[in-house]
Amino acid sequence: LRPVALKNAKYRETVRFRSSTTLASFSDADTEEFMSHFPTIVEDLSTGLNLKDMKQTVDRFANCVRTNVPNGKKVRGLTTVITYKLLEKPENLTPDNIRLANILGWFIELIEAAVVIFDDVMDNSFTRRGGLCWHRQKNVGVLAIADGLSLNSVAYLLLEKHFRNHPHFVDMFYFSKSIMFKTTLGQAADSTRHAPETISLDKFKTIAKYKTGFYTFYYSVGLGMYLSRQFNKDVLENQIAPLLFDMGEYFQIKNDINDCFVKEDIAGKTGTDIEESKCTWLAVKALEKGNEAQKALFRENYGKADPKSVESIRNLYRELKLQEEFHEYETNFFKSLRNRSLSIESPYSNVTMVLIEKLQRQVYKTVE
Ligand code: DMA
Ligand code: MG
Ligand code: MG
Ligand code: MG
Repeated sequence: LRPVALKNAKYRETVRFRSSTTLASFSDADTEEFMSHFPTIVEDLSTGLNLKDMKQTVDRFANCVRTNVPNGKKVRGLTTVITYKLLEKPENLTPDNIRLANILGWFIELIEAAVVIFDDVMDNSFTRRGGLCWHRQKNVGVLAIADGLSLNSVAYLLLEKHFRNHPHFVDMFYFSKSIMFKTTLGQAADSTRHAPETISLDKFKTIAKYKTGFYTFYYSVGLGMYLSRQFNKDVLENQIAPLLFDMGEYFQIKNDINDCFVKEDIAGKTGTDIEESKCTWLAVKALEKGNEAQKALFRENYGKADPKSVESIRNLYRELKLQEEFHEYETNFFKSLRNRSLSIESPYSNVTMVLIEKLQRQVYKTVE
């Protein structure tokens, strides 16, 4: 972890991006309802904790929550709320139950905020959501470790406060712990430098499944199922999970494309995958499609920080038309996903159908 002062100070003055919420796939109404519950969450997790002898530190933590929790795409929290609403009996969709669904959504988003803070440290990233990464902000630095751990802990305090009497409280707790352990394993596997000869589609898929697949759709849908008391292990594991994991993989492939090709003012973050020698979908495809000379160029330049090397890799991806290949994959992916969704039993098929719709609506049209 770098110290508080930025190595690349110039970056601090120039970074003023648009918010990444422009990439959101959920409607304004979904997001507005979700956001309306956020202030009470902050209250619960700061002054509500009643730690008067730690006032300054708690106030600082409340600021950390306000900065890191509500400004992302909120895909996971919103997925939990939507899953719940689609599975719950209409007569039970009371304002109070909807409030609880939103709180459960924020539970995931608190954990997500911690994952992202640690991810930016591990990926040596500079920017996120239109500003500096948390660990690079003034007076943060190594405190990012304490902040990430605190976000994770208070998430479980929130769960306990609102759901301790829910029949699935213990299930939700362990489901969460088990998924997040897998996510951490995925992050560990992702964060070693991947030498070109070790990059493969199999490796990409395994890492994507662990770091993204488990906690992106599978986790959020599972929690929504528990909340609605319509949890069905067989349906989740045998019918829905294969689709949810494929959606997670698609989500990561798109994330890899964005890292390389979407401009900072739209993506809200600067890519580091090439510099950090990541096992990305683009790297896999370049090594799969490239001729000997192109593969030699890849081996020579991949994983280097100098802008020339990075640009030569980006140019190689362009030459190999990998963005075009992605668009082809994307079109087929959504077609087959819709078909597969048709064979899921009701009412669970409503969940996958709606999520597919939302996922496809993500506005990433700015891929250059
Ligand atoms: C995404 O990895 C997975 C997690 C668990 C954050 P990433 O580092 O590619 O994400 P990002 O591009 O948002 O930094
Ligand atoms: Mg990252
Ligand atoms: Mg990462
Ligand atoms: Mg990425």
